[in-house]
Amino acid sequence: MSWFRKLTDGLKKSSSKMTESLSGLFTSKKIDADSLEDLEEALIASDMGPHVAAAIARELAAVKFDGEADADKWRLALAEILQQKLTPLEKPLTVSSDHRPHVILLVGVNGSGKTTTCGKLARKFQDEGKSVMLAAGDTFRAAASEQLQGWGLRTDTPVISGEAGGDAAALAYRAMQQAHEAGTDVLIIDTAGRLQNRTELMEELAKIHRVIGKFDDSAPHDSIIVLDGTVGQNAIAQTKAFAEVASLTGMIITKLDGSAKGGIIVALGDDFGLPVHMVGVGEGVDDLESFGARDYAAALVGIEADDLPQNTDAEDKEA
Ligand SMILES: Nc1nc2c(ncn2[C@@H]2O[C@H](COP(=O)(O)OP(=O)(O)OP(=O)(O)O)[C@@H](O)[C@H]2O)c(=O)[nH]1
Ligand SMILES: [Mg+2]
Repeated sequence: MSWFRKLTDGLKKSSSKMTESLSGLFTSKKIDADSLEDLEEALIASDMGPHVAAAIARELAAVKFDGEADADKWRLALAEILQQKLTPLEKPLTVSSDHRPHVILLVGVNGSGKTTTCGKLARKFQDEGKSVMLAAGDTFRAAASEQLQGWGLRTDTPVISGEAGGDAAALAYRAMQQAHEAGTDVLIIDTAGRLQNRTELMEELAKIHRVIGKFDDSAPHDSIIVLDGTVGQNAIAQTKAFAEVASLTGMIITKLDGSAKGGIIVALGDDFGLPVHMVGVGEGVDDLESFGARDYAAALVGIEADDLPQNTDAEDKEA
């Protein structure tokens, strides 16, 4: 199954709710106030948050069509609005050869998909011809390092690990030394999951970040929060807390193949403006894709990506 199908299937819950509310919108010539309210609710139910949902519903209400409106036209109009909001968040994860290694730090709460994403990213960069090293910065859980080693074996990537219970910052530093000596292109550092309200763990993360910067003051070159796309609005609180200790530069949203209610990316974009580098659409090593606003907006509304324009700017919105 193509990743776009996985995404579309995963977001079906949101899209069918939106479709349902949209089908009421065109019952009368004028936009129907009740239907608009339904739509706003559907947008909120997709995890967009009340503020963003209201803004989008307002924008949609202002759309004028040539000739008769119908459900398909409304759907397309909504998808175009979403595409425009999401386009600024597109930013593929690229590594420059200015730094050896280019250091990517992955952070996030327990179970968000960090370790899995380390393995998927290793495969992605290798496919691009880059050499990769993984660092098992999760020294908290005994099995964590074995889990990353499993990904190392699967992707044929060296893994730097230490003792369970050891100092994660010291391990990150050692990994940077080794990657530097080996001339490795990309070093991906996994970290232990932590709840954003556990102050001492959040301080440990700040320390990891600091220590990496001691080896190379431009590092980490990417400090990425890995968010579970199914947790809803809590993703906002998580991002806020991790941004304070780990100077986030971007996000990766996982589990969008599951029961995700995809609107959360729209809300996150509105709140933080951080790029969404990649999206996870499964547990397999290849189930990671660059985030594309056009595909995502289409999947969220349940239409085909081909129905949307390649690129949107404010000017060609009329069409
Ligand atoms: N369906 C689906 N499952 C995913 C995806 N990404 C990760 N998972 C699953 O989510 C679970 C947790 O993934 P991990 O990579 O261990 O998460 P983690 O953030 O490293 O967890 P901790 O180290 O405990 O904080 C595993 O069962 C993964 O297979 C995804 O994109 N889709
Ligand atoms: Mg992990």
